[in-house]
Amino acid sequence: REKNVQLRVIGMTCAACSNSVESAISNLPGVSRASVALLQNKADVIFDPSRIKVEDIKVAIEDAGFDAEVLP
Ligand code: 9UX
Repeated sequence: REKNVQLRVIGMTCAACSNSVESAISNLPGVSRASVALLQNKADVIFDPSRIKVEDIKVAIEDAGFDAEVLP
């Protein structure tokens, strides 16, 4: 069963930033869809919790060079 999570992404300043975060998340095993909104500083991710943890999504955003926090 897939779940949805939203994260605040801090530090994106141009469309290339949001595109790179979006592809970093999209390429994670267990993520079926990711969209990143530059102006809202938000990532919306659909994932399979049996394959990947929310924390791993957060870490992938940080590895791409941005800060991230999981939204409630
Ligand atoms: Mo745009 Mo983002 O030139 O790190 S790619 S600022």
